[in-house]
Amino acid sequence: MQSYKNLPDPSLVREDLIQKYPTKVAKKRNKSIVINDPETIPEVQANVRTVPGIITQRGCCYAGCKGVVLGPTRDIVNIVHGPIGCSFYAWLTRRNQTRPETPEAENYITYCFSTDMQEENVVFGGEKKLKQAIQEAYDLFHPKAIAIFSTCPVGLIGDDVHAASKEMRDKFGDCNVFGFSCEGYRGVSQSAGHHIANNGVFKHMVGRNNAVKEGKFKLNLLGEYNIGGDAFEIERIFERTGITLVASFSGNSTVGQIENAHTADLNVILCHRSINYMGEMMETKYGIPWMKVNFVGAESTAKSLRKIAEYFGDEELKARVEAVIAEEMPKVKAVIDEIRPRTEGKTAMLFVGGSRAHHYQDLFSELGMTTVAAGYEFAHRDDYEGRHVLPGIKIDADSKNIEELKVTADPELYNPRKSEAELEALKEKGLEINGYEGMMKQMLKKTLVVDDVSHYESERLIEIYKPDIFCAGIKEKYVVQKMGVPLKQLHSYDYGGPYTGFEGAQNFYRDIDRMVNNPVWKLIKAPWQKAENGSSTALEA
Ligand code: CFM
Ligand code: HCA
Repeated sequence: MQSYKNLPDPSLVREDLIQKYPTKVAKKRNKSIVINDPETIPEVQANVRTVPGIITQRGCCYAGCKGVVLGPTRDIVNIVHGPIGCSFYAWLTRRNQTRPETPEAENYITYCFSTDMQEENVVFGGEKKLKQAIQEAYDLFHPKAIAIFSTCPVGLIGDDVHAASKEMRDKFGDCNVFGFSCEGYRGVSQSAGHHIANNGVFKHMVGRNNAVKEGKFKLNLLGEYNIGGDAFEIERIFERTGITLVASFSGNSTVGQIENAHTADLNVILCHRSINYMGEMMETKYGIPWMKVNFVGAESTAKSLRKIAEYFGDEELKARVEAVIAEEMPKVKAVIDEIRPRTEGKTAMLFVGGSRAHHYQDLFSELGMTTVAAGYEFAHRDDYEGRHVLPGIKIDADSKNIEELKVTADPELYNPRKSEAELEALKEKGLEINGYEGMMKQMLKKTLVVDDVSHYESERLIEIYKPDIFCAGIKEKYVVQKMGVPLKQLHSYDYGGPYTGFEGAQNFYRDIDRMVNNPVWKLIKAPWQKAENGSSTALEA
C-alpha cells in the first residue's frame, strides 16, 4: 500500500511513462501527462487524436451518439444503419436501465435494430434497404419516433440518412423520423458523437410539445443516463424534496419528456462533457440557465440540493431540502463509520470517460481514500481545468469537424427564467451559473493527471504506485486484476449500483470495502513480485 505521503516523485514517473516511446510520440504524450497543482492549475493537452498504434481506452463517435445520448430513451426505435456488428456489440452493454409506466408501455431498449448492411449495399448503396427497415419498424411498432444512426461505411459510400428519414417522416405523418451522421471515424473519440446527438435531439425533439407539467420547482436533469439505476435514486430524492423533473437527458426518459423539456425553469447538468451543448442551446433559445451539479457522493448530493434550492430562492424548498438531508445523512454516516477504518489511507486510480474520473473521487474521499492518479478518456480541457477557473478556455474544441447548428432565440418563445440581475445576485452568493470547477482543482498537489491514458501507461502506473484499487472499464478489467489489483468498473458498475445520491453512496462504500479488503488479491503474485532483479528503472531502485 502506498499512502499519499510517500508518493514517488511525479516528474520521474512521467519520465518513466514516456521513455519507451519514439521521440515524437513522447513529446506528444508529455503534454497529456501533468503534475497537478490545485492552486495554479497547469494546462493539460486533451481532446486530441490518439497516436495510431497506441492502445487507447477510447470508443468512437457512433458509441457517443447512439449508445450514450440516445440509447437510454425507451420509446424511440433506434435503427443502426450499417453492418450488423456495430449494432450487436452496442446491444444492452451500457446498463442504462428504464422503468416504463406500465408493463405494456413502449420500451425498445431491449431490442437490437439494424439494417444489416451487406457487401451489395456497400457497392450499390444502402438507402433503399434503410427505408425498408424504417417502414418495417413503423408497421410493427408504430413508435412515436425512429432515429437512424450512421456507421463508418455509410459515410464512406455517401448514403443520405437525413433525406431518407425526411421522406419517411413525411410519408408517415405521425412518426418523427430523423437521422444522425455519427460515423465512428468522426472526431477523435465518443465526444464528437455527443455533440452530434445533442444537435439532433435539440433540432428534432426539444420544443415539439408545449404542454406544461404541474410543479413549482421544475427542472431538467442533463447528463444522467441511469446506469445501474442511478436516475431512480435521484428521482426519489427530487420527489422527497418537492422538485419536479420535467425531462431527463436521457436516463429513464421518454420522447414526450424531451419534447417538453423547454418548459422547465432550470437545467442541472451532471455529466457536463456529454451534454453541455444542450444546456447552452436551451439557454440561448429558451432562456433556461444551466448549472453544474453532482449527485455522486453524499456530500456532493447535499451540496447540489442546496444549490438548486438557492437557485429557486424559496424558503419552503430550502427547508424541505434541509429536512431530507438531515434524514438521509445519518444513514450514510453510519455506513462510513463502519467501513472507513478499513479503507482510510488507501489509494485509488481512476481512468474513465469524460466525467466519472472526477465525480467518483468524492466517494473515495468520503472513505478516506486518496486518488493518486486520474484522467479522462475523451474530456476537453475545461473538464480538467474548470470553466471560470481559467478564463478563455474554448469549450467546443471538437466542433470544427461537426456541422454547426445555429441556434437563435425565438422572440415568441424566449422567456428568460431569471433576469440578469437575479443571476448576478446568485453569482455573488457563490452560486455558479454556467461554470464549475474541474477535476484538477479537487486533486491533491503532485498527483498525476493523465489524459487518454494508454494501456502501456496504465500498466506502468500500477507497477509504480501499486494502488489499492484501479477504476476503468471492461477492456482494462482483467489485465489489471491479473496484476493483483482489484478493478472497479465505473462504466457498468460491475453489475452493481445505483451509486448516486444517499443510498447509492452506501452501495458504493460497501462494494469498495469488499474489493479493497478482499484477501484474494494477496494470493496473486503480481509481475513485480515475480521479477528476479526487481526493478527495471531508476524510479524503482
Ligand atoms: Fe458522461 Fe456517462 Fe461519463 Fe460519457 Fe461514456 Fe458512461 Fe463514462 Mo462509459 S456520458 S462522459 S461517454 S458520465 S458511457 S454514462 S460510463 S465513458 S465517464
Ligand atoms: C462506450 C460505452 C462505455 C464502454 C465501457 C467500457 C460504457 O464508450 O462505448 O469500456 O467498459 O460505459 O458502456 O463507455
